[in-house]
Amino acid sequence: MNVLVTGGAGFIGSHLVDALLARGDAVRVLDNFSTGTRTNLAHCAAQIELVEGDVRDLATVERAAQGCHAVLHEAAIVSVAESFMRPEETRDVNAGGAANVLHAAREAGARRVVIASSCAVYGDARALPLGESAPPAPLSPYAETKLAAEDQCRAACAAKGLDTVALRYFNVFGPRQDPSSEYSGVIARFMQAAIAGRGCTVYGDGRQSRDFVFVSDVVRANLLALDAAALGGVAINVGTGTRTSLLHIIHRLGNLVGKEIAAAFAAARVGDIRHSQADIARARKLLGYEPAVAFGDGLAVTLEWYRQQPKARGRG
Ligand code: UD2
Repeated sequence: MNVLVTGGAGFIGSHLVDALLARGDAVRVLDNFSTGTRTNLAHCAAQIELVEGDVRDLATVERAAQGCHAVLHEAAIVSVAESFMRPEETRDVNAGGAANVLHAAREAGARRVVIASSCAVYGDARALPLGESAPPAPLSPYAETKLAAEDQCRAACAAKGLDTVALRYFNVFGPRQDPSSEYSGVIARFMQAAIAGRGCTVYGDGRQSRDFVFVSDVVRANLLALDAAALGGVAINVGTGTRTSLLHIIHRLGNLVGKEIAAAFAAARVGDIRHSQADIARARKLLGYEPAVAFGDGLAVTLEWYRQQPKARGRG
């Protein structure tokens, strides 16, 4: 099958590219390298077709979608903090980009579009685990634009032959996650600190928890979504159904590096949610998805990857 991966040079996108190539699909990547990197695709550059461009440009997206049977749409502004600083651009890229991708996929006669959504659409929900029927309550421009993309996704199913699905990722971690920003994922930040022999900065008391899902499980959910029978624009949680606290991560990381890691406590971040945990019943039912990587195993693989990176990645 010919598959277009938008944002294919990014953290999750590049893992999707690897998995598609491994199963024999022909892969085209659309990326503007704003946050994705050529390094993420260096090992497979000869096996893919690369369209360098922006999802905001319809003509570029149409060119990229030509001849594709399916699209995995990962390209987005993924930082909640950045979305507050640049709300219009976030809307253009995340909601406008999704509209372009859906339009281009339909024009190209694609059969399935899988878009990356986020647990951010739930806001600070009280009842856990979070099922998809919980009312959306976006608290950031990022979450609003992901919800808008989900709506478009549902609407696009009315188009003849095109079926869509939105995967609501929980806290994804793994190799290639960029640790360099203050707002990078907490596991990437903690790994970078542990490798540099520094303590971890913990915002709040460290007892807050998240549903941390290893990137290969997210990849598998995407492949299952590509191959599933008609999904009708539904939203599906992708997590593990469990949650882990920050203090537990620091403890596990200390065991992996063989020495206790110091935690420096700082004020909790404004707008931080306390706990998050996915209900994955729908993913099990509609996709046959089951998380396969135990948290500790994912942590060990990720730590090994950060250790192998050149020094520049280990600083920050
Ligand atoms: C995640 C997503 C975000 C959005 C949101 C929805 C990531 C990277 N971000 O944000 O895109 O979908 O969920 O709820 O997956 N923390 C520290 N020290 C650090 C960094 C973070 O204590 O150096 C804390 C942070 O304050 C928070 C927790 O760790 O309590 C997780 O932070 P995060 O940025 O990894 O992810 P989150 O859940 O805020």
